[in-house]
Amino acid sequence: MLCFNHSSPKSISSTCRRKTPGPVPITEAQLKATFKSFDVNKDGRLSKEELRNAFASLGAYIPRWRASRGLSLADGNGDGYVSDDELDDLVKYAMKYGYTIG
Ligand SMILES: [Ca+2]
Ligand SMILES: [Ca+2]
Repeated sequence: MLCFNHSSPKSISSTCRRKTPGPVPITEAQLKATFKSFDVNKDGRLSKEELRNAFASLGAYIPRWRASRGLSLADGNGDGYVSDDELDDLVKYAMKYGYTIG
């Protein structure tokens, strides 16, 4: 299968994307679900500790630091927790670092 069109290199068909073994980039939805799964006390919001565990499971280099940054970025109302409606900002923050699963 010809997967690289030399006349217009940018139009690579999505059907040409092969399933590569190994880690795959995590999607926004998966990331959101992952964060939610770390709400261990099920109060509908993520504490710094829960965030730290989430980032640790995502393979963050310094989970504690990531959690602090993520929290201060996403915590719009400043209560020290990332609630459900603040989660989108956290996901956007985390997406920038290209976490993978697998
Ligand atoms: Ca919680
Ligand atoms: Ca908050």
